[in-house]
Amino acid sequence: MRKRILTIYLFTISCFGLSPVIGQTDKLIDKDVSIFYPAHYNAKENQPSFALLKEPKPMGNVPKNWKIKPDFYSKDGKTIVALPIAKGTDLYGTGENVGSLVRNGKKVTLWNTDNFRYLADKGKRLYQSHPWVLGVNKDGTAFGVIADNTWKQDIDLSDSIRFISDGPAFRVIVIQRNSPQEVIKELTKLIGRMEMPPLWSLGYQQCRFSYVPDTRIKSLADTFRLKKLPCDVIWMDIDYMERFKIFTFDKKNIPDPKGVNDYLHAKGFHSIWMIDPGVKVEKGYSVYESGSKGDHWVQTADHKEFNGKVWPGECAFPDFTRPETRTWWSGLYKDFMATGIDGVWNDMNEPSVFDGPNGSMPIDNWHRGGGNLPADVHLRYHDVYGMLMVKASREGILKANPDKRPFILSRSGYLGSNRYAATWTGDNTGNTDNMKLSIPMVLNLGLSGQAFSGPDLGGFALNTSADLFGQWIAMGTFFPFMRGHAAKGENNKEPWAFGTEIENVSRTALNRRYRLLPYFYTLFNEASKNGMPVMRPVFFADPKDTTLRKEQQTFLVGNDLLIIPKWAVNPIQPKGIWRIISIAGENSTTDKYQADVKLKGGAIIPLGNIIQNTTQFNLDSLTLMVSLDSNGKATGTMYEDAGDGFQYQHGAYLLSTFTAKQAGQKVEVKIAAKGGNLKPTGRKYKIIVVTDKGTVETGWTTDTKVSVKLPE
Ligand code: MIG
Repeated sequence: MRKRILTIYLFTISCFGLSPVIGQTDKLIDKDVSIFYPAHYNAKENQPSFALLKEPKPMGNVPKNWKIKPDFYSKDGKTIVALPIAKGTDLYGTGENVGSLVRNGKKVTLWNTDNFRYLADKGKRLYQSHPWVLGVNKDGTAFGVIADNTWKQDIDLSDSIRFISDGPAFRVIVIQRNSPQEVIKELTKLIGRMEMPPLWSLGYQQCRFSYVPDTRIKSLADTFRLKKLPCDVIWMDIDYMERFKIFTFDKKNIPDPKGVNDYLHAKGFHSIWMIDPGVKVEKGYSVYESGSKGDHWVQTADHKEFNGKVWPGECAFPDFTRPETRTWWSGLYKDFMATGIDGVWNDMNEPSVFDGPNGSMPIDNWHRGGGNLPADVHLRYHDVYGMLMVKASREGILKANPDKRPFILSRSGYLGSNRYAATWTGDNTGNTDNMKLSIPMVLNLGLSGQAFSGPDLGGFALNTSADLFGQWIAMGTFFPFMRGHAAKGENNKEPWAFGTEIENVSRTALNRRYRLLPYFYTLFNEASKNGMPVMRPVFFADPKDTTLRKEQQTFLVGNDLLIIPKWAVNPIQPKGIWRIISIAGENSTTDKYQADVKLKGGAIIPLGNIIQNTTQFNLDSLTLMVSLDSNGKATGTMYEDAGDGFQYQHGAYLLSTFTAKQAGQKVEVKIAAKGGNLKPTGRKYKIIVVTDKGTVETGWTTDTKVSVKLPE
């Protein structure tokens, strides 16, 4: 009888989405994935889910031997979910964090905060919220927990996993799998994956607060080309606007925005321009006027237009919970993008409000919602404000340029915002500590479903020394998102700003990235298909090897490359064969800056040519670097497509496989097409076999079966 009632509850939830459930229930919703409901769960207070792509459907009962079970209770006016953890369990995830890769013992607050230099609350609340914990058991099996609510909450990992929310009772989803990789695949199946980004967004990007006037932007671009420092994107920060009014251009600094974009395009650059959420309250300013006319602003508790100070002065803030407001916001991008803008940077979207409580809006501000989204207080919608903003931005950009892949960088985010935007780790500092910190930060974002991220390379705040910049770019060249940035008033941080030595260090580092683009692109394709991060923790090499669990000075790119920055002291290395390779003529073993890059035994990676930007990208001549395993075998894959547009969704791509097998002193390498309709014509290959005694290299050949003779 009881079971039957539960089934009815769940049926009701899944059909109508909004019925309260009395009494704790649980159901299986996918293979090894269960959902647990607390007593007094009121769907209206938490649904629709922002994290989940779709409302889960019950498909059976939770198996009797299910291990990770939540306890629901409330205390001191807070709603709490606790999950015990077994000894020897290592915890990860929780999104963007300051501190160690392993999260055991840590507490974070999920309350998106404009946290300059990570100083407020010792960095325990940052720009993003990921109510998600990944657990890796002692034996290498793993689990993950999603706290499916958007209310202000803490994650407390001091002795167990606890989500402590200021909101009403909420449900949790638990994934149990054989490996952390399998958990991440399931997580991203539930929350969604990023779409294929445009190839140009994988190149090096140069930013500063701010490059103005237009002549400075142009000479910046010229310098990259003159010095043969590969670069794909120039970024325009807020000073391009007229008195910080979004969707305007300052007449003095940028008299001809289209001219700037045309100039950049002619030199093989793409351009990204900033748009903040705050709209200046000003009579006659078209964005404020049309926003007011459409009644698009977030309201105060007594339902008046809320105003707060940001860069332009007094501002109103779009209420992105309203479908009409998102449509209006999307529409603003049409004329903006028509000036030839390629990508958009949505900043300050926590939202940051200079004169508001804790640097944001009052928690009792009012969001009106609409569609299936209930009206509710800011306390509920704060952490998804930025996510809703970039969702609307993405729709607008896609509408303006329907044949191009949108690129958006968002500072704030919530579990699942990887569906709409890439991210960076906000306003870090130009010191060694922050450089090192960026590794665990980006790794945990990847372990929380956000594969496309990186820090401000070189450090945003404070002056950066030549040596630090050299170390940072040598390491940062292997991060998924690679952008140099600098705050207003700090020293110049372009690759040439520190003298010839560091300029040369930068060139080599950039050449390494550009040669690796076919490999990176393949990894981004993987992330778009199964959610695996591009940059991976070293313990992914062997989740059963508990000695690797804390390693955070070094990292993996994909499964096959191990990156060891020069400053790493006694890093723990995965067992097995890992051979140092030279990618762009460097010898990292004697170099002061270039990170050691080790290729896994058993792997084959594709390398392109040194180019100055991705408009020159081609695979007419492809180098395959082979590192055999102890059985004399190796394999690899490569994904390619047009690099932009959506034809790849209709078969216009090519997936190639590479295999190598040693027989006596010979290594036979085969290249085969595995999927997709593209067919390369006359592609030339060069094989490099990396052995313990050095490398063996073939000449160029169009044969797809190549035999390489190893030295005696
Ligand atoms: O209040 O647009 O994190 O990257 O350069 C600062 C100026 C506003 C914060 C961003 C930073 C950007 C800066 N912005």
